Amino acid sequence: MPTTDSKSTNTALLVIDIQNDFTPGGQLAVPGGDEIVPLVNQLGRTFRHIVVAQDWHPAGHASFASSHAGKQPFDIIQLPYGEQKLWPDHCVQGTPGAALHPALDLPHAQLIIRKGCNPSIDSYSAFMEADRQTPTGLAGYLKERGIDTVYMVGLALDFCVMYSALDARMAGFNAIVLLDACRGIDIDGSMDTAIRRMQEAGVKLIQSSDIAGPALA
Ligand code: VGL
Ligand code: ZN
Repeated sequence: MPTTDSKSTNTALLVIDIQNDFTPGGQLAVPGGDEIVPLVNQLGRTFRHIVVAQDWHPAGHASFASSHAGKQPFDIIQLPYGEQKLWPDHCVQGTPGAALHPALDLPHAQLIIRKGCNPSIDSYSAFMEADRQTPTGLAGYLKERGIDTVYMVGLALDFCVMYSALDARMAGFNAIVLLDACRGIDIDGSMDTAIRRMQEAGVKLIQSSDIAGPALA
């Protein structure tokens, strides 16, 4: 694996959904979700460009089981844009559960992009809502900043990280997921599927030590 200059100006770190609701004690806790925070902080120091993504739903969001009579979390329903897995209420705008994890320390991150704000459309991806029509604007931001390579870390590997990585490829970016700086939910084989889909799409799956330069030593 060639070493990468993560300080270079054409490279960004996208930190995905490291929020209280996705870490132990939260409404949709990803096992070990808090364990990645020290590594993400350390990685952050080696990147010039950092974007933070935040799941940010209005109360009563279409992805919440509680919004659909008789439905339970993890059921699947049909919405106008296709299948939607239902979740416990999580990351409701302005609530403590939606806040970034308190130990996340990325002082030079320049952009926080909030997604899933449309009451009737989910958005796992930081680039494109689940209707596959509505961009968040992140691709345009990165391109205007001259970035062509996006490293991704965060939660959950098999949902928001995967969809962000697939969409990064679709938008023409080199996409690299740092696996040891991610954790997954892993329901119904979702982890294996995510790994396969990312590989098929040309997403590079590596460990953070593969990009370790002096700054990480
Ligand atoms: C996520 C389920 C629902 C994620 C967000 O961040 O992976 N998963 N909303
Ligand atoms: Zn969500």
